[in-house]
Parts: sequence; structure tokens; C-alpha cells
Amino acid sequence: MVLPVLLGLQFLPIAVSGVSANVQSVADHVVINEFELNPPGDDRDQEWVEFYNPTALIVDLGGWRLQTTAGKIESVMIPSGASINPDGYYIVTGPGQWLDNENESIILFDKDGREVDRTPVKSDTDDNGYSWQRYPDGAESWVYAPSTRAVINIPEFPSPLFIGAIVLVFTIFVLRRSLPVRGRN
Ligand SMILES: [Ca+2]
Ligand SMILES: [Ca+2]
Ligand SMILES: [Ca+2]
Repeated sequence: MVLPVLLGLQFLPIAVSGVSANVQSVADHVVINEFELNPPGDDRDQEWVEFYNPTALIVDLGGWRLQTTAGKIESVMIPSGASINPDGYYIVTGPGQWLDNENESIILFDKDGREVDRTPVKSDTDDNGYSWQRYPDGAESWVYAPSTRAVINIPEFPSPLFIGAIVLVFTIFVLRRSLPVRGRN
């Protein structure tokens, strides 16, 4: 009973906002799901890319590679042993400053050098916690919104704490309803 409720929460913001985003097709392979070109403050070691795995299988990421396209071409190899769970996320942080703030596009290659995914060309000149992210996870459309690093892309409810609070309230509500009523033999 609790699980369907929790799964249903994923689509709550869509229902609230009236956006028909949930009818979009979701990729059938690991994708670049979100990226932060311009984190608050110094960008060195703080820029990151989020993968999302929409498939039902664990995917081995060892030997996969990210490559940038703007300015100096940077390449970041995913270490062997790395993997991503079904419906899971994986974060890549590059060495130093590797993602340009303007006109950047990032390409993902698998261990055989085949292109798996490529982001649209995007800019982020705000030096704050906003990032580019697919919405919903794995979909073709992108939004610029408060970052959701390693968690579901829900721009309307950006705080993981807020999401956690909703889940907690629903869980308590469902558990209370499912408890046997005492004193009514
Ligand atoms: Ca940013
Ligand atoms: Ca940057
Ligand atoms: Ca995210």
C-alpha cells in the first residue's frame, strides 16, 4: 500500500502544475540527466554531471567517458567498477574546472567509444545553484531550475528535504489508516 503511494508522489508535481510532461517518452538507455556548469562560487572541482538510468538493469559504467565541446576539450573517464542502478543516479565531478559556463555541450561515450548521449548546447552564467536538467527524468525536454543533484528532477519542489517531508507525511498517513482500530470488538 505504501509503495504505490510513494511511486504516485513522483507524478504529484505534474498534476499540481498541470504540465503534461509525464506523457513524454523517456529514453531507453542511460542518459546525461542534469549538469551544473556554473556552481556557486569557485567552479574548480564543483562542476558536476548527473546520469540517470531509466532501464530495469544495472549498467556497468566502467570505461565510459564524458567529453566537453566548448573551449578546451576536456575528457573524464568513469573508473572501472562504477555502475548505476535501475532508476538510479550517478554523479561525475571532473578534475578542476572542466565545464564551460557558456555554449557547453557534453557527450557521453560507452567503453567501446560509442556515443550514448549528448546534451543540447546550454549556458549558465548565474553563478548559483541552478542547473540544466531533463524534466521529467530521462525525457527529451530540458529546464533550467534549482539543482537536484543525485535525486529526481522535480523543479517545482527543488529541495530534497521538502520531498522527504512529503514522503514522510504520506507514509504516516497511510500507516495510520492501515493500523487496526482498537476497542471495537
Ligand atoms: Ca549553476
Ligand atoms: Ca564552469
Ligand atoms: Ca537530478
